[in-house]
Amino acid sequence: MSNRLPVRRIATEEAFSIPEVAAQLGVVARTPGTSLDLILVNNIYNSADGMGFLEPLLDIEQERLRIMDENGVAMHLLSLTAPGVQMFDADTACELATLANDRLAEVMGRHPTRFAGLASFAPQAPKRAAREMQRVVDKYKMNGFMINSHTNNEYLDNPKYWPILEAAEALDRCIYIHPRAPSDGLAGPMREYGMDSALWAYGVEVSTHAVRMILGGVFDRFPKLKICLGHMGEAVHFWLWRIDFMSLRAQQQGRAPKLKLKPSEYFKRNFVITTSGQESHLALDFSIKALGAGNVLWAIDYPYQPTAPAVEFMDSAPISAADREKIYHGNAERVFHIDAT
Ligand code: 1WB
Ligand code: MN
Repeated sequence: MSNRLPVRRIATEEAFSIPEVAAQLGVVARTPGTSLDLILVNNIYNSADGMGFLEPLLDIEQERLRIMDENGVAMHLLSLTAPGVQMFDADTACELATLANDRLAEVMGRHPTRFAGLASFAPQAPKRAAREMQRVVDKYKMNGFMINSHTNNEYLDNPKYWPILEAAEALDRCIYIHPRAPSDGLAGPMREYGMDSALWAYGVEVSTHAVRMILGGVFDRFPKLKICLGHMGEAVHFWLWRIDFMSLRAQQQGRAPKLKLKPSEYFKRNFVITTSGQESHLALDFSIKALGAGNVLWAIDYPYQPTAPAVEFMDSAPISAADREKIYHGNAERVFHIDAT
């Protein structure tokens, strides 16, 4: 342990919950519905042991801090765990997002060097969401925002969500798009073989979301908007050559709006990615080459992934010392407005 690299480790996709949100998710999961999220949400919030996740989600200042200390992790950038408030009715969602943000701010206030925060909002009510976004940056200096992909099967390219994108751009705060189970239209073939969540479906859901935003022209309208994708960019950058080629064809055929830039140029300008739950040196190497070390951030995905292997993965990555510093903390400090120490 003493021979660990002396580096500031900021983990950027670290989940928490509060009892009120956990209880409401339990209620939602008992209500009939079509969402593929109901399987996992039911397993976590309506089971005796919460799949082993519920306790560490609710515990922010005890065992979590001990695990951070034991592994040399300086800071968690906390976010309300998936699916956030996005399965609730609009009023409940607004109320619980505000409550979760207030609780998060209290924890950040008690441990300013250990916890930063991505605030929640209710996309079900875009104008109220924008007001909450303004409030938490003004009042709490929140470091950015978290959205758990689709809301009622709709994505952020839909103009109804523009107040949210406008607020994020004006506040200079990045929106992290975290997975939830796929929208109804994507969910069909994901129901067997354990594909419904992190194994496969989460990545398909979020990569689809990101590509919709790019091809829909979101970044021509909001050129300074920053989006963060976890799980090694949900593999979007692997596809960029083909997306560039085919999107020209789609634009020429009048099937997509004309874009000012190539899709790959938006991805490099408007997106950053994190390493959450994707501890492959090969994928890391590709990501640095494709996007630059300035666009890759380290994350653990606590408590869904164990901390020690995530640290070992990054400590032992065959990259330069300068790149390791960027990925462990420099990029997080820049993108999420975290004080450099
Ligand atoms: C899992 C991962 C489940 C995440 C989650 O439930 C979330 C999982 C909300 O590995 O089963 C996550 O945040 O990556
Ligand atoms: Mn996660």
